[in-house]
Amino acid sequence: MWKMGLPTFRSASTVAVGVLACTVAVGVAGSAPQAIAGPTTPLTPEGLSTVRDDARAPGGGHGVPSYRLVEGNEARHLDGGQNEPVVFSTDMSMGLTTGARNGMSTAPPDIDDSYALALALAHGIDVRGVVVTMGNSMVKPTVVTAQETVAALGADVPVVQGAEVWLPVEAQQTTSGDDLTGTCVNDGVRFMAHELRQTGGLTIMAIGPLTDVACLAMNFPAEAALINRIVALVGSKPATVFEIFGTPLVDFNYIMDPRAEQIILEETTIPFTAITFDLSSLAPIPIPELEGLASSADPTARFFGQASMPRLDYLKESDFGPAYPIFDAAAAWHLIRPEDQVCQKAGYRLATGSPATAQAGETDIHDWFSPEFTDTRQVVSCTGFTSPEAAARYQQAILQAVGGGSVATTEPSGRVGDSSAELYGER
Ligand SMILES: [Ca+2]
Repeated sequence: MWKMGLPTFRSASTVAVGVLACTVAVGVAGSAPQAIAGPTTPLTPEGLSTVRDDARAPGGGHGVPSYRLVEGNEARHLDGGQNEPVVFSTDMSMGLTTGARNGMSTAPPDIDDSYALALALAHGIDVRGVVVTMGNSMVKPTVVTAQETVAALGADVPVVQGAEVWLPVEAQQTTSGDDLTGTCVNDGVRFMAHELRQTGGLTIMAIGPLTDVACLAMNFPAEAALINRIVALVGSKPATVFEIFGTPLVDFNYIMDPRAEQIILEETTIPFTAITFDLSSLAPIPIPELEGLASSADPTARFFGQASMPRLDYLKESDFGPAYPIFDAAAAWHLIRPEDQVCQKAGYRLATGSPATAQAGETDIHDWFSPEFTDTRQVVSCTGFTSPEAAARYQQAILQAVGGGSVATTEPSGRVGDSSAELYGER
């Protein structure tokens, strides 16, 4: 997900001004979402076939992909996705009352990973495991909250602990020449390797820092060659401003381990789909809708509402705005209704740096994806919804996945306002 920079570097008054201005434009009454595709090319069947052909660089030694896109078959992703085994790599911290940013912040961590898992399970995605990484909070508390989410969803899905810390900024060795690449290996990485051997191919749903996935690629290359694709919540179009309702955010999954993403993009040919901020910041759920879950008669909804409350209270205290995007859910939705998302072939630009030190407005660390970047290997970048109806369908699905009702407004035109073109559309 994308992390609010508010508490660490901007005065509340500065943000409040932005929020106020935005709120005026928004007309909170309508609540709800919208989200429209930017000036991008829809992922047509033709586009997909191109992606397929280009997904692996020549000579990449990545093995034979089991992820095949069949030209002209609109349902290929839907069917393939729902039958395709998936392992979540996630910092699933919903329910913690404090300790965001891997324990460095007093803020409650974000809640979106749990909704993403709920969405996937509700739509029959074959989730083989939840590998927990540091990120939203420290890994061990996050294992607890991930277990609670899995239990609340009644899912028979193993939860395995992964990375406690990011990868070193450079590969390390000892003075005696020992290569320490293997020191990142943990139970979660071994679990992913095991599942890859068992299934012969699966999708990694990477909605936390990419540490464990990169560690897998470096230390289990034969197994990593079986990864059908990585669908990751990272990146943006070039120069996208990470800001919602005037609140600055950062590309959290990237800045918590920039080298991990660099390894995956530059040292592997694993097919990679970036669910960018340009997409995941769309279609926010009205905060009252999320709060309302807590008083639901449905036990799952009640769990999600109550476990979300620390974060929702924090958003309100921060004058965040009337609605909140469930960022990570956009990655899960890519497995369910990719035809609702605007995706295209893209290259990338990475500006790396030290992990966890970057704050919004204080760094030029970024990972940009654009069709204009033709000098790197080509991946897939998703940047918007295909229509207001597609965005509304996504919102409804999130709430329904956790046992909630429909979004109060049936108008898919619920706007994030006249500012939507500026915030969402035209970058
Ligand atoms: Ca996450």
